[in-house]
Amino acid sequence: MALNEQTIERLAEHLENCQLQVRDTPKITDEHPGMDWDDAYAIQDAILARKLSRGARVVGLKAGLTSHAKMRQMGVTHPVFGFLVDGYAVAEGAAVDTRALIHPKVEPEIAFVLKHALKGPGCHIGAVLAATDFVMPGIEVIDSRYRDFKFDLKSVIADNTSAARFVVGGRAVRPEGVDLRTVGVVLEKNGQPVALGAGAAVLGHPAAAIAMLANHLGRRGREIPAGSLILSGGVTEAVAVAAGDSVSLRVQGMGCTNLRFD
Ligand code: OOG
Ligand code: MG
Repeated sequence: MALNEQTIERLAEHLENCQLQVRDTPKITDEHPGMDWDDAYAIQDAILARKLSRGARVVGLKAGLTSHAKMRQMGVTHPVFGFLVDGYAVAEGAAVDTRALIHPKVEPEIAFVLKHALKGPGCHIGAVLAATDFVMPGIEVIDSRYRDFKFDLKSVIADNTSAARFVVGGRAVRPEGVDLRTVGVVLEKNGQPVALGAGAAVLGHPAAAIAMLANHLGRRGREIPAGSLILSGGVTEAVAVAAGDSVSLRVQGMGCTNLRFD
């Protein structure tokens, strides 16, 4: 750790206030170029602690920057991990209030729900599939607290990987009932296809993102608990949205899920 406890708390408060007050900020590494990976996740943990102290509940986890399209779009080279709290969950077809968001974008994702806990190190795709109860389509709404979505990996980790809202829905499918590498993904905005892809865009197989998360947590003495919902990361580039837009995600063999913005 390069930052002291006080600085970590102050940066967590700053980033969370940006989220709560709907304003952006330059990336925090501008001011703290020496911060390390542990500092970045410690700031994220401190943001979670602030939310938990106000009664929030963790309802899921997420992997991000797991596809080349996303890494290229954001200019980074490695996946990142974050949390989802109850206030981020949107009901299928419901409207997201854009006044609570800075500059939202949507991403097509595959969501996993586990029946067994997963613990790294050494977690692999096979272990993930064996522990998966079902998979389903998920749309993530990201909303970086950084000006113009300009960040580096440590800054985006501290900002809980831009997490803001998500919806899951469509048809829940057992993992043996679908080839997650070849499954086709179509994201539509206002009825027009705006991003297309296949599951393999995510680290060759979306389950690899879940394995990476388990290994990441394992290094910190944690695990992915049984029953967890996990977003495995955007299959394509993220697409900007605004009030009035409706977005739907169709995943081959898994139906459709959607949300609106107003
Ligand atoms: C970081 C979050 C990326 C994904 O699925 O790749 C993410 C960002 O691009 O702002 O959630
Ligand atoms: Mg995402």
